[in-house]
Amino acid sequence: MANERRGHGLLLSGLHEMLRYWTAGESHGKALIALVDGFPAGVKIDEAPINVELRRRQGGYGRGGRQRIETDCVDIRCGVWRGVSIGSPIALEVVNRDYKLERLEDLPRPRPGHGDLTGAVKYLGSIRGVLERASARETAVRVATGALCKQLLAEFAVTVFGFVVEVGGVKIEPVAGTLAELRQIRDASDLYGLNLERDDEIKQLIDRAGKEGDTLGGVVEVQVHGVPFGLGTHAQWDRKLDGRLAQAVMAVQAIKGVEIGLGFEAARRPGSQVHDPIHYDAGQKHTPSLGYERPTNNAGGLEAGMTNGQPIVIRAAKKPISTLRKPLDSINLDTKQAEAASYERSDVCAVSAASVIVENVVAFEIAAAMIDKFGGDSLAEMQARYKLFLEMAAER
Ligand code: EPS
Repeated sequence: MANERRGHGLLLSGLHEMLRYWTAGESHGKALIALVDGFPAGVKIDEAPINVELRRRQGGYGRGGRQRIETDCVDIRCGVWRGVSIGSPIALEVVNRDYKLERLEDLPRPRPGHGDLTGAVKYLGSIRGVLERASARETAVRVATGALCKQLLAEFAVTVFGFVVEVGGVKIEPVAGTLAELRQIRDASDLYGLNLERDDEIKQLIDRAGKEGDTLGGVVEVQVHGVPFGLGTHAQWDRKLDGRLAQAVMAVQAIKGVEIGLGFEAARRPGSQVHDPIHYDAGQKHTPSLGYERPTNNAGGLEAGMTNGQPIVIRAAKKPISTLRKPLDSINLDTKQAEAASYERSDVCAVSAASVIVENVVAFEIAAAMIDKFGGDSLAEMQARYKLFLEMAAER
């Protein structure tokens, strides 16, 4: 009986959680590490595009002094042989140039909004011990993991594209264009937005906040193009892809809201102005959408927890950074006396970085969903099953 139960548990995790990852590392420790388990064999792996993503994460207008110290660069420590994945766990390492953890003092006065108070109380320990791990520095290896997964997604022509849509309450309305054109605009923007004419105003806003000792948040959007029909499932709550995406995105530091497609706006409209009509174009029968065309995409590519062949659209709200040069009220944790919160060097705005982070955590979830649907031992088997599924589903 005990064995049967164990077997059942193994089967469940084996079937539904083939691709997994964990991270380790402190902000000012020696290194950050990600362990990616269940990555299929046979995928060509290149460090260069991972480093491009790491460099993008470090940029964006409003970053602080730390990014002038770091030059994030991934070291693939295992799981790859002669540039190709072998089905073994893959360990990714990003070294911290600003390694100084052993020399750092504790912080006496918790910063409202950071993990300082909650973590120190929960773990009956120091604020330093919590802030080092709660820091968004950890997202470097989440980005490296997502960028690794993009190399699998590229084999299926799936692309993940993130950009900034709002900073400090000011919207950056995207201009129209093809994905390639929009990517060029985003990469030319200091804010990673899709409207270069808006950059100057927002940069001034960030400068003003910085001068006042304040910080700014914003909203980012991530789109996934080329996603095949039928990833995720309606059948069980914890396997619904919209739920998995929301969890992954909400678990990025400083994210306080996630919406898919119309999101909260859907609650304000009648059904006739929310749901996407279904049309059919036999000429598109053999594409990932199977020919089911939708004149609108208010669902953001997900219905009943499954992909519907339209692009996935997900947005995340990032709160302003909690380390303020003009600090808020706090208390001294040792004396319980009222004092201003501690201040350490920080960024004024990291919304651009958040667009890169959210893009890459989404890439991981899509890769995991692809492996759940099409198998995860090898790329060749996945590709054969992907092709077979599209053929069978086109005849449904
Ligand atoms: C962070 C504090 C700052 C940020 C950091 C997140 O680090 P430091 O204390 O070294 O100046 O720069 O983000 C990064 C280091 C990064 O690479 O994104 C925090 O406390 O959350």
